[in-house]
Amino acid sequence: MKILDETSRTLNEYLLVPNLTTEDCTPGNVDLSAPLVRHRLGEQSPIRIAVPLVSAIMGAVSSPRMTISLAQCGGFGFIHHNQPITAQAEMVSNVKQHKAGFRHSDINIKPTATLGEVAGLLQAAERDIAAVTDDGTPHGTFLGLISTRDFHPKRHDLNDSVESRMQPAKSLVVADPSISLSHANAMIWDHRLDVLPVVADTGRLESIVLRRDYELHKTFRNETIDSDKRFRVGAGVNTHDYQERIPALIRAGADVLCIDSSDGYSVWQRNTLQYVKGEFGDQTPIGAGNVVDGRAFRYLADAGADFIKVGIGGGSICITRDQKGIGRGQASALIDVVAERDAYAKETGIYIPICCDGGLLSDYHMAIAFALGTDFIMLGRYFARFTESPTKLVRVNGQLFKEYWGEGSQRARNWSRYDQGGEQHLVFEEGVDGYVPYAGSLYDTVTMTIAKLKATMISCGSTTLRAFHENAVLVPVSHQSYLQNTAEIQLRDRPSDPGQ
Ligand code: RVP
Repeated sequence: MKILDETSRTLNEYLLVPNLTTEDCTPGNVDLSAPLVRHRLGEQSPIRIAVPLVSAIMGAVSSPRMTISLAQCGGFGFIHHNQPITAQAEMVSNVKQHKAGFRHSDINIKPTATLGEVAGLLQAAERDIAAVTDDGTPHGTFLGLISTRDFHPKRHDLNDSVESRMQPAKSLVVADPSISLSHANAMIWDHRLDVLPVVADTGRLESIVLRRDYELHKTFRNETIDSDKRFRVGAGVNTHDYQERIPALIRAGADVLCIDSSDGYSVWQRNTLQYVKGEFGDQTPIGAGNVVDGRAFRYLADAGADFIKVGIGGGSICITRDQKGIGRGQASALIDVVAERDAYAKETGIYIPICCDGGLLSDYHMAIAFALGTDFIMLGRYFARFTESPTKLVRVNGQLFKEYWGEGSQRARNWSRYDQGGEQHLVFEEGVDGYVPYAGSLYDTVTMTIAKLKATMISCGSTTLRAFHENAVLVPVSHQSYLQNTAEIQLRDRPSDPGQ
């Protein structure tokens, strides 16, 4: 038995002491970009992200829509693996069919469908326009568009056909597939369009260009895209069916894989990493985890992990500590793993990025995690609250909530994440099933989070995440000062604050 000579500390237990702010510390100069995968010291990581936020590998969080929206903002998403291989590969390939600016049309309907059916489709997807194609598929013959402005349930018979109210193709401005993005955007503005369908000579719908995407590009600028301008996408994998799942995900176009487990310090993760390195070399990077100490970091680093996730038991829906008594405060875990990452880089010349995963309940927790040295951050609850997450929006006592559940809950029953060997089912729950307050569109809140992170870094006199980590001065907070913070938050009485 060994007892560590420290107290397990959470991110809540630290505050940053400001450093000198100099003239160059302005929001425009702050660079939040981060390496996603391993690289040689002094070289660039082959994949960097402009916004160091990634979505959790969870059914309640990472849908294709979430992943695309996040890539548009400069972040990154991982499609979850708690589903059949073909379904996960299809989601990955759905994301890869979207080029920045040119979207694969994902809300489509046949002309013979009823207005009631299209209304249901649009409502479920929280969208306001659908493409009409002969067979209702994304690349069928383009017949028109139908939007929520084209009919009203009180005015039109919902049994009427889509054809009766759609805007027919011949009345619409459409573009040829050879069009450049800048030309397509010019057409959108010249003709005051919300949507520009891109249609081949054969009449088949190729893609659509949205005015909203143009506006987002102007706001975020650095989308996470590959060399063909397709959005990048990650995929979670497990240590069971990896020999079938991984090749299928790579064929579907996954850019990065990540072994998803609540406790990653295992020989099963090493075997999976070695399989990927043996079969695919460095072609498809793969992350591993989760870990909470330097020993586990080094084990997975030596086995070939391209990034390593940190965090056990801190997730907002997680009861692993309660059930199994394993875990570590997220701040303590980060401090230990960051020290090992830096020692490993010094010894080997290889830098392996760290991802801080779980339990980041407010924007300032993110700032503390970056100050402690994480390279990027994985979030579940944060993203689950947005329109773009795949779960239901529900109204309870007049307030809107989104459903959010853990992968170890009865609802998800993701046994492969919590496997202990033996039978393939969840023996006991490690997660809960609940609701999070609805927070509107991802774009607005991510913009606010970025602004807050930049403001913190400016107060701490840093314009890059590396400098922020190197220069940060942190102080542990006493229980009394923590209570003072929370009392002030309560006084502000803003239950809809996205950070609450
Ligand atoms: P949070 O952002 O605090 O909601 O935490 C999300 C993280 O919690 C995930 O990335 C994962 O590591 C962990 N998780 C997911 N499901 C469960 C569970 O059921 N215990 N935990």
